[in-house]
Amino acid sequence: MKNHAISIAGAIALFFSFGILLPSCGGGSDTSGSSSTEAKEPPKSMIAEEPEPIEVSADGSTVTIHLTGDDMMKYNLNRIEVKEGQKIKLTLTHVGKMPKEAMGHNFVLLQPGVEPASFAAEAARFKDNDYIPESGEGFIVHTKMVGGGESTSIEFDAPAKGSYKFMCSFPAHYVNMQGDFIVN
Ligand SMILES: [Cu+2]
Repeated sequence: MKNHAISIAGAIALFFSFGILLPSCGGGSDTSGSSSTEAKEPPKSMIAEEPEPIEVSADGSTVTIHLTGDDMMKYNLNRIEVKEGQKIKLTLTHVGKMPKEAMGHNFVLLQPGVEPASFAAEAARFKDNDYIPESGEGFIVHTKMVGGGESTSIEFDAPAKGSYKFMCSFPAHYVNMQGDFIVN
């Protein structure tokens, strides 16, 4: 794994030196502008060994979000930005090993103005409903609760422009597992 990372770094370093050196050997100052943008873009995709956590479709209509939760009670994202009108495909993957009963994770998108702490207090009463209030109040969408190794997906339309909170509603998880969901 480390060797692999080092060789990628080496490849990127090589790419950079060629990308920057070659045009400067052959050309005048005119080419420097275009070559520097070319040199910056490819390494980004070379570094990424996993899919980007947030991917936007080519036409901008769909955003695919790869959210993970682990045994350390952490999401991989604490900020998600989308645009009004976009379709959101969100997959939550529990990358840990612990069972749902001990370390369950979900994704709950709260209505504007609803605080994670107060929602968590309400949600804690609904263990039999995977910690989702049966009233249906306080949130816009939510995923199923998953345990280690499990994955779940939802699709929804980005809500109106604004700033929202997302969180895990498993008891006490909101302390670490929450973030901002921004609709531009
Ligand atoms: Cu959780």
